[in-house]
Amino acid sequence: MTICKGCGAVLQNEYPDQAGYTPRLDAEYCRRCFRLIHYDDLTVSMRTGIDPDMVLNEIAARDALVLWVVDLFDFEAGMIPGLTRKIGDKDIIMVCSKRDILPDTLSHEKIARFVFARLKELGIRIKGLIMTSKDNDGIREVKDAVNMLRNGRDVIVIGRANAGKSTLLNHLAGEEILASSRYPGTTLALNKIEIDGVTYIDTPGIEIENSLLMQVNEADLKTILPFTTIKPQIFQLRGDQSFAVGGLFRLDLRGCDHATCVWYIGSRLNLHRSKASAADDLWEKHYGKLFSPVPVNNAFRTMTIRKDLDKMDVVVDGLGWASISGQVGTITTKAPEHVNVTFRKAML
Ligand SMILES: Nc1nc2c(ncn2[C@@H]2O[C@H](COP(=O)(O)OP(=O)(O)OP(=O)(O)O)[C@@H](O)[C@H]2O)c(=O)[nH]1
Ligand SMILES: [Mg+2]
Repeated sequence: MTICKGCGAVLQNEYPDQAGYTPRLDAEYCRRCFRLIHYDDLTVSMRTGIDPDMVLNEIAARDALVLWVVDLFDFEAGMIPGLTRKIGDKDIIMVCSKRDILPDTLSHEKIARFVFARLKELGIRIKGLIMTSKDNDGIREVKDAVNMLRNGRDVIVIGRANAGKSTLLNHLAGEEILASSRYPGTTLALNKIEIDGVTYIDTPGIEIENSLLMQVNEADLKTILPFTTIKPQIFQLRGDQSFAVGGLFRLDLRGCDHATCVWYIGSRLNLHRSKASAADDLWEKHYGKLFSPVPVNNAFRTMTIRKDLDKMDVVVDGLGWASISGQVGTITTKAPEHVNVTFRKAML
């Protein structure tokens, strides 16, 4: 039995549309990983990560140091339900990836304060926090922390699909060995890799079924995911206003006075502002045309809350967030069905 070096799937030469397919069984990579690595081309869609309970049980059964990778841009989606109950007694180092996506005007200290406050609220204890970015920042610190806390154990890398686990391991290895891609569900099985004499275990991402990333066509991920530092888009609100992010999300703000709304979303997305009173008609008229991309099943859910914090974020898993300050009466969201929308004290 040979394993694909990129995703951990068992290599097979019988079923081209299934995991691990390669025409030649003596290959190092399955065809999907080979094409992802060399051509950024997805031949087989593997959208669903594995079931959280299964991964967490697998981790709970091993005596390993845990590196928990959380995408800083998609922080709320990175919080794994049941983590404390299942593996709360493990030594966990949290690696906050994609630091480069957040503006650099934002200090490390401020981000760390936000992360520790959220972890306290969620009752999660960690041994250390390290921020990494696509330019290898933080990699030395991860190695040092692993050496300090490992005590001879293996190191298991966990996190939500698309968090950046395989990318982190490639950075630690200093070469592109594992397959990484913007498509959630790249790694398909536990996959061991030796780096500096330490055994690391890459894992498939824990599923993100309530993320927008799972509710759109794979071709639209290019538009939705930010690849470089996000530029906050700032709006002063004069009267009641509505925002449409393509045909993916709508935010209506009513009872506004001296209020500000700042968007933190990928720069390829179209953000349209209008008067709240005109928003329904505009949505009807432009949905799927000017207002695109749209979710695959075209089903939405709306929610209205009163703004009760001084400065609050409306977070949409997989999309980004809007930060609202000043006087606003009510906030109405319209998001694809099953996509998590959360309200939190402002991150920045
Ligand atoms: N800008 C930026 N992009 C990153 C960083 N880390 C990972 N990415 C990108 O995030 C996407 C997902 O990375 P992967 O390493 O495949 O994520 P994963 O956690 O292994 O995903 P699964 O195997 O699907 O669970 C890829 O497009 C990476 O290039 C980072 O620090 N900065
Ligand atoms: Mg992976």
